Amino acid sequence: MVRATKRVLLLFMIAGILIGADMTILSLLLLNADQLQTTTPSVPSPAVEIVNLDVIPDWGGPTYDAFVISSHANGTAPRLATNTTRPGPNDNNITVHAGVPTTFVITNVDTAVNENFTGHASTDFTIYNDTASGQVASHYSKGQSVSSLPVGHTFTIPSLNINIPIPPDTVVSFTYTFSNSGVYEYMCEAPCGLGMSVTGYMVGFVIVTAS
Ligand SMILES: [Cu+2]
Repeated sequence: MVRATKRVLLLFMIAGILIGADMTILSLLLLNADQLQTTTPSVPSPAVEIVNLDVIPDWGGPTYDAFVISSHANGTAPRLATNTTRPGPNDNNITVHAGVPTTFVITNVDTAVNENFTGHASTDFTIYNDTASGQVASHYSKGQSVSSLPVGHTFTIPSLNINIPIPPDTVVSFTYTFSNSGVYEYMCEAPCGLGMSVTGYMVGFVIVTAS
């Protein structure tokens, strides 16, 4: 009888220890949940918009080089271009927001040199070049002179005085904040073939919407 009472007491003690331990773990979990709730950062609105654009030679047939939105360069060839055809759904219009810094990353897979670019940097830009000794990044600051730089294409928005040289087989990056909403035509000014004057090839539009 005494033994049985002791056993019952022992069981109660063990149960009490286990319940106590459970409560401790539970309170720790709750505490952690509270901490998690208070320390989880709110998702900030994007500080920078990224535009990935490719320059693809002969995208629409011989000499119809094109600016192609990277997500459109999915192996689906556009129909062959002529001076009156457009690439259909594979347009190269770019939509960004006014007042938000927009970083353009232009990947030029064309190896052709079409002219030597001489002038002044219209805005800061960086040319990334893969060399035998590794990647070389050449940074140009706004106003810096550019002398006889061999290029295949340019990214030019005449109405905003943006004129970025694009050397062959490089990645060129620059950041620009569009102040006002509107539609801005962009184009290539290098003599790169029949595509340079065709919308959807070396001509497109930046559509800037209100933030
Ligand atoms: Cu071009």
